[in-house]
Amino acid sequence: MQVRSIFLSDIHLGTRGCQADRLLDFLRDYESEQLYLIGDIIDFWSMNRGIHWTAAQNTVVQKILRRARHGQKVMLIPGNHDEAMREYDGVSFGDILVRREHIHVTADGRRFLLLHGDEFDQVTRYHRWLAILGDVGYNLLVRLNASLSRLRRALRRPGYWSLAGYAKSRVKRAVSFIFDFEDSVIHAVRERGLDGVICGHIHNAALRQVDGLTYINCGDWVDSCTAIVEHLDGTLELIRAWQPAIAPANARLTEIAVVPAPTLDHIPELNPLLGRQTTQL
Ligand SMILES: [Mn+2]
Repeated sequence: MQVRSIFLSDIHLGTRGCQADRLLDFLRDYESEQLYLIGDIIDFWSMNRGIHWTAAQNTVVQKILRRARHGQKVMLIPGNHDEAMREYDGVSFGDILVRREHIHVTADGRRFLLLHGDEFDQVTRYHRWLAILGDVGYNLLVRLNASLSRLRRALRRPGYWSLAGYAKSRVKRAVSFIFDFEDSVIHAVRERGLDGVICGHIHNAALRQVDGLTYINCGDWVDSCTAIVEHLDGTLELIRAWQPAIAPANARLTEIAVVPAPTLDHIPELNPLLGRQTTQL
């Protein structure tokens, strides 16, 4: 299908979780005039701990470079996992332009702020070590869950201890984290007089109206496999390239991905610190 623009974020190339095959399927199905990569495309944080680079991930990079070479406008807006690229604001690498943020005008004239969004996540902004900790924990949990599922299948029973059950207790906090994030992004968009935002970062795809503005999140290619496309007439659509077969457990894990630091509020010294940072929104 020919579309005007494709928006992708949080591909996390270089990690075990990256679903490069699904992304290749998606890229085969959608041709566009412009391609926006909105952060966390290559996961340098994870790669510090060990690189997981597959042939499919290689092909993703090749396909993107090829699109740029063939005249498609490709822009990279770095995220926190590829933040080293932020130093190159305005620099073109071959045919790919790097920008910290960008204003995209749709075919029907609406103005959208494009940015990764970690600027609005109080945890990654002020507590980098804490975010990395959460990141390690999440990767561990994803791997643990896979082994656990295999084990359960082998035993032909659901098992005594459920990771999903454990996750459930954390979901409430995750949900409020998502709302805080969306609120602050929308607030910034309103102050700048724009019509909406297209961001990523929290691995939670969305396309909805919030108080007259359009909040769009590209989701990710680790868990949900989602993308945003702009059709030729300017209509924006959220594409779900893949629905997980075992939805409940996976859905919980998606939400865990955004829990900043599940246990740190039990550390009394951190409470005033975390509280003060949140009021800076
Ligand atoms: Mn991010």
